[in-house]
Amino acid sequence: MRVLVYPGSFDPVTNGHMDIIERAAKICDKLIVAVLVNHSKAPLFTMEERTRFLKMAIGDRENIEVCSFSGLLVDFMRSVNAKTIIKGLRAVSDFEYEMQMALLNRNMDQEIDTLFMMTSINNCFLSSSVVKELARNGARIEDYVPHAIAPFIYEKFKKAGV
Ligand code: COD
Repeated sequence: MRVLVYPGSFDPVTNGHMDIIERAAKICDKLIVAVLVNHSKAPLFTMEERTRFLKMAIGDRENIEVCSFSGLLVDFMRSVNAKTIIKGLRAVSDFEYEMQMALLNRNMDQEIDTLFMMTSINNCFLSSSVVKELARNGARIEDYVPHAIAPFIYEKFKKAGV
């Protein structure tokens, strides 16, 4: 069985992530979307919220599973017996970080490889940070995130009072 793991912060999930999820699910038997910690970013949403938003956006899909994990990606890969990571690439700016991660993960476990899927043209400017910046300033985000989760993002900023 071909299992792909799509890891990320998903803080929050955007249409760019969803596009990678939809396309990756077509080229494997099972896609595991893994919410992990990126220690270089301070998340706005809790792990539980990020996981819940992904589940809401994906719905009931036979070959897609959403999980969360707080350790290293290679340890998560071993725990689900998966060998292939899938990542999205938007621009050259993503490349340096993603190359470092791919080489590091492979160095830690020779059996683990990373595949890259190019963003769709409509999503090449889209990131979780952009969405948060728009919502923080009261701008429309409905075109950039799954519809069901947009109200939760506005709500978070309202509660935080920022
Ligand atoms: N179009 C296409 N792809 C996109 C788009 C878009 N618009 N937006 C994001 N993506 C891709 C990103 O390039 C990335 O591949 C993925 O979607 C997730 O993006 P983010 O921003 O949600 O997540 P990141 O980059 O913060 O995730 C980093 C990880 C959490 C995967 C990483 O930090 C990690 O593996 N953490 C676990 C600890 C570990 O093992 N660290 C490495 C060794 S030190």
